[in-house]
Amino acid sequence: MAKPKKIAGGWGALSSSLHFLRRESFLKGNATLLRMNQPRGFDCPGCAWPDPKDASVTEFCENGVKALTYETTSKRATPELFARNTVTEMGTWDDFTLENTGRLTHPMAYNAMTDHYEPIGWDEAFARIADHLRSLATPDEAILYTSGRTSNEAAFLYQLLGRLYGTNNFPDCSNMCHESTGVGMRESLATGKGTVTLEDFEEADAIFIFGQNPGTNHPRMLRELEKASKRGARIVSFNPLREAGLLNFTHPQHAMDMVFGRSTPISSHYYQLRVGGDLAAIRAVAKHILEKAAENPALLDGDFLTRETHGFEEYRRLVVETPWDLLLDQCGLTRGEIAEAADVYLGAKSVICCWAMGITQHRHGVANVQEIVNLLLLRGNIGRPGAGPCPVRGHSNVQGDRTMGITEEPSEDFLVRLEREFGFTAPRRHGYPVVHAIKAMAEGRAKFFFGMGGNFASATPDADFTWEALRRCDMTVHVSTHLNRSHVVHGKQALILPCLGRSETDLQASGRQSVTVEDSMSMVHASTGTNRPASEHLKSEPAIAAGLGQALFPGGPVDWDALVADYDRIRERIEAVVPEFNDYNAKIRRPGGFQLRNPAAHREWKTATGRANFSINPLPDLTVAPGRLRLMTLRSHNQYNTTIYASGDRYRGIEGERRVLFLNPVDMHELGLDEKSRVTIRSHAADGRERRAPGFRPVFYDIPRGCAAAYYPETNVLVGIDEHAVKSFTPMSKYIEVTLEAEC
Ligand SMILES: Nc1nc2c(c(=O)[nH]1)N[C@H]1C(S)=C(S)[C@@H](COP(=O)(O)OP(=O)(O)OC[C@H]3O[C@@H](n4cnc5c(=O)[nH]c(N)nc54)[C@H](O)[C@@H]3O)O[C@H]1N2
Ligand SMILES: Nc1nc2c(c(=O)[nH]1)N[C@H]1C(S)=C(S)[C@@H](COP(=O)(O)OP(=O)(O)OC[C@H]3O[C@@H](n4cnc5c(=O)[nH]c(N)nc54)[C@H](O)[C@@H]3O)O[C@H]1N2
Ligand SMILES: [Mo]
Repeated sequence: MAKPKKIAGGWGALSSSLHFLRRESFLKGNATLLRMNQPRGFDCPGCAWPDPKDASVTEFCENGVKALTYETTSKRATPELFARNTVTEMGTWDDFTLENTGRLTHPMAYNAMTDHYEPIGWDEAFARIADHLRSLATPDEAILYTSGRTSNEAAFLYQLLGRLYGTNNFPDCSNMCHESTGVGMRESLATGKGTVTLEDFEEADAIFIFGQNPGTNHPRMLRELEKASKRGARIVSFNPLREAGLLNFTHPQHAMDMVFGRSTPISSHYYQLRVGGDLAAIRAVAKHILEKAAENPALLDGDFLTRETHGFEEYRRLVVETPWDLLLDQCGLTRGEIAEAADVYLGAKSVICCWAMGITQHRHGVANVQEIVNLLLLRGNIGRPGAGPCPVRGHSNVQGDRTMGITEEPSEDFLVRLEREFGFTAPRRHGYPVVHAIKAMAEGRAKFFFGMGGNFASATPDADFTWEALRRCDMTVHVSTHLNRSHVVHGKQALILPCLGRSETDLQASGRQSVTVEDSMSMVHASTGTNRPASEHLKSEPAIAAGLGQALFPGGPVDWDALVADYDRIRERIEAVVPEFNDYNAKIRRPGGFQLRNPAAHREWKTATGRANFSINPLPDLTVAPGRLRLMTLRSHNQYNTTIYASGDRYRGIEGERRVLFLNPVDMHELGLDEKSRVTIRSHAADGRERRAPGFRPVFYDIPRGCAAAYYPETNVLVGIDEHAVKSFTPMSKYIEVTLEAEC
């Protein structure tokens, strides 16, 4: 039986950090860590959690250390590596082995005659891509993907390039991540972004956390939770698993706590609901509140409801009419647990609700998000200190990329400003988000794929289907730091364009450049790399976008070389196109940068009703056929999305393996399985297609009955391409209907 940890951080985090620093030969007098998340340093490539204003010299976490050592490794994937191995051979390597070859050093082009990637000059690479783009029947045959590490400057040039070319096909990692948040919140509040800041965490009386594992994925958030817990705020977690980071925390940088083995309890209340049960659980909490308020109306914020919101009566009726039995059955919690959680909500003057992938990656992901907003609205918990919605983003600049126009559905306002600034006509047709992009490639409607970062082949759903789709492309191009699956699952022509990492010096004609990023709380700040680049042949992401722009539109309306010579000039153009970026260059030179204003945080509702909208969503159908389980796919403590740092998952008590399947002991017993069994997981998507993932070892785990968990990306073969959230198209990575077959 796995022995999960009950405390996050502590010596485990410190010794694991040291292990990775040593493994990547990082400890030779390297001061890089000291410059991470510092006013004049570079932004941590780990996650999008903001930096505290009082950042001590050593504001970093285990997650950040791993992300950084991965980037600053001394290993190199050189042309010799590619000469020694055919692409077919490399295709048999696992994700860890591929990325563990180290940093890419040269631009490489696939040679189909030899089945090898071979070095190519930058100019020739750009010319080949430009020629290919010119040969497409329509610009919409091109797919331009972005992963959320890309800086504002690179993202802005990249979307400009695509729109000049004539397409809005800008799928991004956000489509698989917080898209349900964006869609849901925009309908409710006319903003896709959270409204709280770190200061609000210092004032909240209660913090509700839905479907998030901060101990692994946002360790710096534990610092805020620790402070909140110490001053007596209530922390209420809804999660099918008892995650270490939500239980207790020892700050690895607090010497006395480390020496005396002291830890701070995090959650005061913990509800292990069923996978997919959040909408029902939140509605049940609302039902309890509304029942109490029927006797004591002062429990609701009547003034706020009347003046600032729309649709409250209809929502009240919906909640009152939904039977208790149905709600409790769907979430798997008791009436007593719901009453307890509701009383915490009622007892708090100000409440923050946080959430991540356990909320968004469901068929009803958008409805989940909107129900969280409904709950907050009941007592006016938005637009005042210590209260509000706090979607916790993943990639460190995923929010900024959207602000820069990386979206398949740009607003008319954005396009008009872009056209005015650059003097061209931008396309109006909406482009493909990730799921649609895959289908377009599979059906031959798209023939060219360009990945600005990320690992499309491994991160996307329905791996077999997606790989076939990528292989049908005439050309695939990837801007990358490390070798990954997307390079070995490639189109007829394929290119790898190696780029600088965030910690590295970016030298252009006018000198050293800084880029800018936007965190989960809308703070925009500069990031300046100082390390020597991993190879002299690397280009920055802005320079790659500009290089391609120059090759594709010589003599066109944009002087790409001038822009890239000095990123201040790119920021001047951003300032002209994106509202809120006035004085951009001056503001990012101030330590800490600046915050983008979110009207909803000031109770300015830019919705069609002019109010904050209650949303009316039906409960989902969560019935699964007898014998089937609801599988959620998670991150282990040793991975960053598709990048596997090592096997094992310290907080969940797993050592040296990844193909494990967490199951409830009673379910395991009924299925006739034990921890020595091996099973094939079979999924049952509505399209009836056969999907299997073999070789998993069942593990006894404290997880609700009927639920199961396993790691991503190994399980992406199981997610059907049409199994996605309503309205947001976010793949249902947290709700896969599966059965298990014992292997002999
Ligand atoms: N070290 C590290 N840091 C990362 C990443 C990484 O891979 N590694 N990835 C980054 C990215 S891009 C993102 S988006 C974030 C992801 O951050 P998280 O969303 O925390 O990541 P997941 O591992 O997907 O974990 C989801 C959590 O939701 C719970 N959960 C699953 N299904 C349900 C459900 O139906 N209801 C509820 N209430 N809970 C559920 C799971 O038990 C788990 O605790 O982290 C970012 N930071
Ligand atoms: N089943 C399942 N699938 C999921 C999820 C899940 O929970 N379950 N989560 C989804 C989520 S939330 C997300 S965000 C996506 C992630 O999808 P992606 O963002 O596409 O994937 P990553 O694994 O983050 O990308 C890793 C690659 O990025 C490249 N890279 C690293 N740093 C840089 C850099 O600075 N510049 C450039 N150009 N390249 C760099 C490296 O080559 C590395 O191989 O996956 C999604 N897929
Ligand atoms: Mo993400």
